[in-house]
Amino acid sequence: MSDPGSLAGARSLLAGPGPVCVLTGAGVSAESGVPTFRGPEGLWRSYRPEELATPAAFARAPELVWEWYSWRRGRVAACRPNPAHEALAALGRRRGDVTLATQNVDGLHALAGTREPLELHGNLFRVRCTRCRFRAEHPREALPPPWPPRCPECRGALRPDVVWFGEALPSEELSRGTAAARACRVFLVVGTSGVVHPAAGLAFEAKSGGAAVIEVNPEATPLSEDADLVLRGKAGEVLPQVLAP
Ligand code: BJW
Ligand code: ZN
Repeated sequence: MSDPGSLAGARSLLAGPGPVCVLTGAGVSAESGVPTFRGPEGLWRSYRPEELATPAAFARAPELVWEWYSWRRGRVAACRPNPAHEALAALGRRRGDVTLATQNVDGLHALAGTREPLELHGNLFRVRCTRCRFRAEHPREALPPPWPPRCPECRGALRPDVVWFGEALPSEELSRGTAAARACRVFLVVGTSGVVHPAAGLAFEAKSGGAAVIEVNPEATPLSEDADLVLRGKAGEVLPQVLAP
């Protein structure tokens, strides 16, 4: 657990005036039961990312990729927000100057009550057509095979509306996230390995804009060195303490 000095420092930074920007990754949902990507328990222990999370993988093996997402949707649909999501939602309700950007596709920030989280890597519970502009919600329950399902407008293959390696992030979300990172006074980065760009780069944007960077993560990451305060612990335990009113 973090030392009391860092905890008190983070508390006072986050209670002070001036915009706050938050970036979250898979670690914030770990205590909800959503598997992270990297690490000993990670989703990618058995599959390499480029085997499943790329447009080339979907073109080569659409059924396998759809099946993997269908399995993940089922797992996530059974998960509830944890005290970390809730503490962040409460922070957003308490002060009007919080922007939350997430790399997560699980929708748990919105479920906890965060208004308009910037979903940088899309959402598991949306689908889009690989051929036309069709987009739709995916029901909470699994769609039956054959997989992938077909677009109702053009019969093209439907894919999860998530961002795969080599694909551009949604431009509106990325530009709002970048602007918020540049303008904030405190940048809180929670539960991300900090290796996937451009999302991880938001921490550096914030730092070079003069923000204090606070990291919450049980492990060291490439972002730790540049952080002003590091809170080593689980998000669901650390955030309720740091963000308590
Ligand atoms: C806890 C915890 C607890 C555990 N509490 N913490 C610059 C340099 C090098 C490469 C690049 C670069 N810029 C771009 C690239 C290429 C590439 C990239 O970043 N590659 C690197 C990996 C080498 N980036 C891209 O391709 C991006 N696109 C792009 O750049 O496009 C350019 C372009 C522009 C214009 C036109 C066309 C193209 C896209 C990246 C998309 C990433 N997608 C994925 C999959 C999403 C869909 C899905 O879910 O399947 O997003 S990859 C995967 O990684 C997922 C995650 O959002 C993302 C980040 O992972 P995250 O959240 O950090 O999770 P983990 O598992 O890595 O870490 C968990 C952390 O939690 C750990 O640190 C634990 O310690 C911690 N933890 N328990 C708190 N209880
Ligand atoms: Zn279509």
